[in-house]
Amino acid sequence: MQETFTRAGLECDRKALKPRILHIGFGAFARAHQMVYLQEGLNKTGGDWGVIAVRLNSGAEELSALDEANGLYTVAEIDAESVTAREIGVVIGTCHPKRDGIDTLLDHIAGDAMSVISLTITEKGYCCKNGHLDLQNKGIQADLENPEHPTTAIGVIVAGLARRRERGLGGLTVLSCDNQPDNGKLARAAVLHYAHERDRGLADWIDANVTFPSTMVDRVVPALDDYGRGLLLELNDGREDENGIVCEPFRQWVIEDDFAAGRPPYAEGGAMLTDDVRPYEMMKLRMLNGAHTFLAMLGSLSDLETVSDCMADPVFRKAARQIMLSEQAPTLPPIEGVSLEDYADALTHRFENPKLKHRTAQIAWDTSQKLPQRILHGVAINIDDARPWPLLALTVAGWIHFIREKQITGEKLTDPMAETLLDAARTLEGDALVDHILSEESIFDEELRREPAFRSAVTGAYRMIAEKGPRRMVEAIVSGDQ
Ligand code: CS2
Repeated sequence: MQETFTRAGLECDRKALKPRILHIGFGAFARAHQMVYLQEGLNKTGGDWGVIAVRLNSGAEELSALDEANGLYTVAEIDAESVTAREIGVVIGTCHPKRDGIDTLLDHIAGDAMSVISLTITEKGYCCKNGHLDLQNKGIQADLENPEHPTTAIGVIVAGLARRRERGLGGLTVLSCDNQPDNGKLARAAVLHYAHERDRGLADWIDANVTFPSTMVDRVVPALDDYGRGLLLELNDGREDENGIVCEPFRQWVIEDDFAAGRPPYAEGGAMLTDDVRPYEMMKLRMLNGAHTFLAMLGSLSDLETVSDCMADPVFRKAARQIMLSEQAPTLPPIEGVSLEDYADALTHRFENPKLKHRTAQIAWDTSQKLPQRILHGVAINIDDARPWPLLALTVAGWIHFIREKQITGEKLTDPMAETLLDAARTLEGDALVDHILSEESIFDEELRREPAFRSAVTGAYRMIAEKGPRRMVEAIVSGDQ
């Protein structure tokens, strides 16, 4: 089939852009999601919503490359049928505290025009444990000791807001765009708790002046591979585009409409505004991300490299749909006008995208932070409703095998809890290992830890994977033999 090719250029006046949005965590996802919505919105309605792109840890070189490119980069949206190359020009400045100094960053937040701090800092960036700020977190402890030189996103936001307050400026919106349920509430809880530890008056000021809308974000944006790099070179007539990115054509953004200091033209760029993001968030976290984590664990254990490789295997394809429709969909509240069967069909089609190399190993990063919202919330509801959940059990058991495999091979386990998890796998095995990991309080809530049905299902699945092998186990479940 011949691909269709479209090029979407800039159609807004870049000279009108002011520093009104500061985006922390300007990685691949932000470039391909929030910035695209903003560009589309500005192309339609114009306006002055410019972005300061920030990274706190790695990525200073990419930001410098973006400066050199005058803030411009390309997003290539690809599937079997089409390629769309979008030019993005919403960024008007970049900041990295290690390159520019922390004061420059805090001054950006305390700028007159600044109205939104948006975040893609991943689950661990919130420094929370069981929905609350983790005061044992090393970064938080260091920031509280030295609040004018913060290194965590939470410390940076609060220090910047403190500076706004000192300067007599108004509040703004903190817009969380990470894959967590009630991500706005979580951001708010972390920011207020941290501020309270610093200064009660500051916490009250933030509470009265800053809003924290929740959002559901969706777009598959794999790490750039050689194919993607080649495509970007071709699209840019041989010029390197260090911030260019390749992703799927689909995108979705549902935003709680609660902006403190004006709203960027996100809705004009295609986002949906609502008073209640939760049902959309749960649907996406359990059906899309839950299936992803299943494929990441069982797919990796079965040597399937990418999500599309998994979907090309009839056993895994069937399992992905079964986890979505039989084990997750029944746990979800209905959404008017949304059919979960159609949603699963659309996800299946997206997962099959043959042009994207979305690696199962990449999705497996930080699984300890992902399990509750993607897998365990569904498990708890299924237990209450006496509905079977064999593939969810297999996912948790598969994760424990995955950790064990990393311990044995010495390959890196990318996870903020890696040390604790690898230690357990070094000293324990079999049921004892499962038992130990399932007792981890920051992952498994008390009810689940005390639930015998949970322990026995995961222990049983763990044994069966060891006995039959991961793929045969998945096969047994989808063919109804288990
Ligand atoms: C993936 C997500 O890496 C992962 O954990 O499940 O990044 C997923 O691709 C996005 O949430 C899709 O919107």
